[in-house]
Amino acid sequence: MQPNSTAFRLSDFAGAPIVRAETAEYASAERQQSSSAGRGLMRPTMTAAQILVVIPTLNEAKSIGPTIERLRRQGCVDVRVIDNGSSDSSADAASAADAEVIAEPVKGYGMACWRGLQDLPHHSQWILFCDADGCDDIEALPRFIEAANSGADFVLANRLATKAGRKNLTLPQRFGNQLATKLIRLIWAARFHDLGPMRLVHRALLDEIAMQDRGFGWTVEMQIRVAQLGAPYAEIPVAYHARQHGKSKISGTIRGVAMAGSVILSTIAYHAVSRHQRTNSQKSGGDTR
Ligand SMILES: Nc1nc2c(ncn2[C@@H]2O[C@H](COP(=O)(O)OP(=O)(O)O)[C@@H](O)[C@H]2O)c(=O)[nH]1
Ligand SMILES: [Mg+2]
Repeated sequence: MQPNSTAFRLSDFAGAPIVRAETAEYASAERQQSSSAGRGLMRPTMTAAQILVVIPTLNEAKSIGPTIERLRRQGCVDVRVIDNGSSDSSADAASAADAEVIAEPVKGYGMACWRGLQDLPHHSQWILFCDADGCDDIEALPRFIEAANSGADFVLANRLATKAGRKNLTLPQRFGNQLATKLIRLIWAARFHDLGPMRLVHRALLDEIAMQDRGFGWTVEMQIRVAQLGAPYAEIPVAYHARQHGKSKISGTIRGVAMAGSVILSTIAYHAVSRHQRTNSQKSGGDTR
């Protein structure tokens, strides 16, 4: 399948270039809000204090507290922990760290993330997703914010861009992420390099993305939708830490890898087929909605 769009550089900032696909179905957050046209609109400067952090959590009693403390040190105020039916004291540990704790009994990584997006406070215009296991490079947050303030509505961690990141990814994670991102590049012409959990997204973009996945397809679906919409995005080279406590439920187990791998590939296939059908329908003059 040939891409009908090519990613192009929107602007540079001190970190990585901000790019978007030429399809540009998506008007940037300011353009949506102000309904004025054109690039270069003034974007209000955002700080960590304005971000709502969403942390899907399953049995991370020892890691969740330190993760929240690290977020606080970066200036994050609103932290939402979605306790996905933990059998340990994750919820208590998160409460003790002064986070908002929401219980989501239905299991699933995407289910927990989706629950975290319900009933958003009016003032939360930016959402940061990160894991509860302490592996994400929370200290890279200022660079995410810089990219967002420079025009990116989607800022993604790229663990494959640093030695410290690659070192702690398992072989299936490295292989799977490279395969998935190559497929996204081939089909939607967007150059992502990782499917990592740490990502900063504008609320207006999340509304347009309209996430459907409730499981392991959550991260890849979000990136496919960003590519389809032509939303401005940036990738930030980050480290990735080794898990210090608790057990990996996905990349560290054969079952988790097999399930995540098949869900990621089927999510790509589903969106690619839908796109193909839409293109055919447009060619034959049908209803494309
Ligand atoms: N696998 C899994 N992880 C969940 C779920 N709900 C929340 N999580 C959290 O999702 C994050 C990623 O899981 P993790 O075991 O670290 O996967 P890994 O990074 O591939 O080893 C962690 O913060 C988990 O606590 C769920 O239903 N399944
Ligand atoms: Mg993990």
